This record gives sequence, structure tokens and C-alpha cells, in this order.
Amino acid sequence: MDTPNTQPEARKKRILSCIQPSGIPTLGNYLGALKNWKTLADEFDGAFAVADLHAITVRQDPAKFRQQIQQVLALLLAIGLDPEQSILFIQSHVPAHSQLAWILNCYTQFGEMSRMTQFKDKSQSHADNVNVGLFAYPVLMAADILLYQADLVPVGADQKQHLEIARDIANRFNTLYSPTFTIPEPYIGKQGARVMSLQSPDKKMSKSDPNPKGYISVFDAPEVIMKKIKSAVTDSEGCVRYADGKDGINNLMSIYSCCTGLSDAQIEHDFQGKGYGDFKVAVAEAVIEELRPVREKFDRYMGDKAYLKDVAAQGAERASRIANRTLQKVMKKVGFVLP
Ligand code: ATP
Ligand code: LTN
Repeated sequence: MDTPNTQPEARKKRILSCIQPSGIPTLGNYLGALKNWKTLADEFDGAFAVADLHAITVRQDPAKFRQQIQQVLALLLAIGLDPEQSILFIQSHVPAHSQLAWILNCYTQFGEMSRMTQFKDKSQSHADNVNVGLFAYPVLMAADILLYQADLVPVGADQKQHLEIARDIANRFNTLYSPTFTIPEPYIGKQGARVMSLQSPDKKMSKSDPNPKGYISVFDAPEVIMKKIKSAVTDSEGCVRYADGKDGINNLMSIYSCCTGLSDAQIEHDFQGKGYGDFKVAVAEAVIEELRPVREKFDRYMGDKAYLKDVAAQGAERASRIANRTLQKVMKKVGFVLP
């Protein structure tokens, strides 16, 4: 792939995104990110990674971590990404990510990183382990993106601030030296960009939530999904409508809308005069149907570890070719003596 400053019209736009294997992915990851990736992969040159280096910014149990990395790779296949068409890889298999991240650390200011809300949130939820990696997390994310000269980065709304930092770092480097990095644009879907916790609908649904009732995992069994949605926190009004102060119902409406394609107005109309009980059953059924094919395919891929290994090896090779080209360019500009 050529860099845009040499041959802008010669390449298809590239998208890149990553997901951390920090637990079992949730309905939030699926609706906010993964579901869009499949659509975008058909239109653009796609590269998608399992961000295992990011995941160790919080402590992981080694055996579970190994399993989760494989599960997330299998999930990328289960949502329909084609490893021949897109580059599917595991971040740590491409050392250029760590190498560029180190260099970019030296082009990032302590002050700008101190404003990152995810760092503030995570240093509160993991107060016993506020490590330097957690602080530098957005720089590694910038390296992920900039190595591939990505034009578009599909993410959930929570990652907008990190995308801005990636753009700032890229602009700074381009201005200091000469155009090196493509300036990436975030792609935040209109729907599902922020799926909220079922138990605390003022917080985003997170796979690291200690209370499993707050999230739906993409592998939850149908009866578990039904139970979790039935016990979702709502309000006492009893009327299915989208309005300020109705965070729980707003969240269920947006989940329902993502799964069925119905607008808020249609949902309000369809559930006029019906209680939250009926609505919750409809939402749960829609989610179950949405996730059923993903879960079925996932089970098949997890049963074929040799295939997963091949996909990762082929992905790492293709990803390395692009990433190393950018890394070499950066090293040359900074003044390193290349080996
Ligand atoms: P953790 O909860 O372990 O911090 P995470 O789920 O927030 O992790 P990732 O696994 O890296 O982080 O997220 C992958 C993608 O899913 C990102 O694009 C992120 O923006 C999106 N995402 C995560 N949570 C939600 C949510 N609740 N609603 C919509 N999108 C989400
Ligand atoms: N920080 C992201 C995951 C991530 C990512 C990336 C997303 C790591 N590297 C590069 C897009 C592009 C998150 O969603 N928590």
C-alpha cells in the first residue's frame, strides 16, 4: 500500500479497528463496533485486530487471557469478516505496534494524556494498579491506527477522545518532519454507539463490569439474555417512549432499534398502551435472534484451533508488511540509523 502523500488516488480507503480481549465481548461491543465492521469491510480495505497489548493495562489471568484472545479472533470470523478480504490479526504478533508506540510516546505530552477520561475512569476502577501502560494506552492506539495509514476508524462513542489524540499526534509528527501519516477520521455509527449498562443505564455497558447482570455477553444463552433484559432497570412511568430522564427505557429502545431497524417513533407506536414487561420480552427476543447466528458460527470456529492459528499467522504477515513500511519511514525521519 502506498502512503497517501505519494499516490493518493491509487488506493482504496483503509479502515482499521481493534477490540480488546479483556473479557467476553458484549452486546455493546457488537452493536457499537463489530456489526459495522462487516458492512465497512465490504466497502473499504479493512484491517481488524485483537488488541491484546492494550488488554494487559489491567491485570489478566494468563489462562483466561489466552482463551479470550482466541475467542475474540473467532468472533471476528463469526461476524462474517473474511480473512482473505480483510486483514485479521493479533496485535502482539506485529512488533511494529510496540515499536511505533514507544517512538510516539516521545511526541506526546504528559498534559494532553492527563485529560483522557478513560484513564481517569479506569484509574478509579483499578485503583490498585494505575500503571504507566494504562496512562500511555492512547499512544499505543495511535500507533495501531497510524501504522496502517487508516483513513477511517470505526469505534463506539467512548473512543472519540482517543481518536482525537491520534489525529493530534499524527499532525504534530507530519508538521515536525514531512507528511508521514494519514490523518484518521473516526467512524461512529448513528445507532448503537453507546449501549448502556442494564443495571446502571447512566454508565456504558462494559465487559469488565463486575456485575454480569449489567451486560449481555455475545455468547450468553437465550434464557440468560431473557433474564438479564427482564431485570433491566427502567423507571416507574410505565410508558415506552424516548425521553430525558428515562435512561433505562431509552437504552432498551436503542438496542431494540439496532436489532430490528425500527425507528423510535415506530417502537413508541407499536408499544402504546403496553407495559414494560411486554416490551422487555420483545427486546430480549430481538437480541436473541440478532446474536444467534454469531454464536453458532463462533462455536464452529472455536472448534477448529488449527484454522484460527492459520488465520492469525497469515494476518500477521500481511499486517507486518504494511506496518513495517510505515515504521521504517518514521525511523528514517527521526534520524535513526536503520539496520
Ligand atoms: P473494557 O470494558 O474491557 O474496557 P471495552 O469493551 O470498552 O473494554 P474494547 O473491547 O476495546 O473496549 O471495545 C471495542 C469496541 O467496542 C470499541 O470500538 C468501543 O468503542 C466499542 N464499545 C465498547 N463498549 C461499548 C458500548 N457500551 N456501546 C457501544 N460501543 C462500545
Ligand atoms: N481502545 C479501543 C481498542 C483499540 C482500538 C485501536 C480501536 C485499540 N486500538 C485502534 C480502534 C483503533 C477500545 O475500544 N477500547
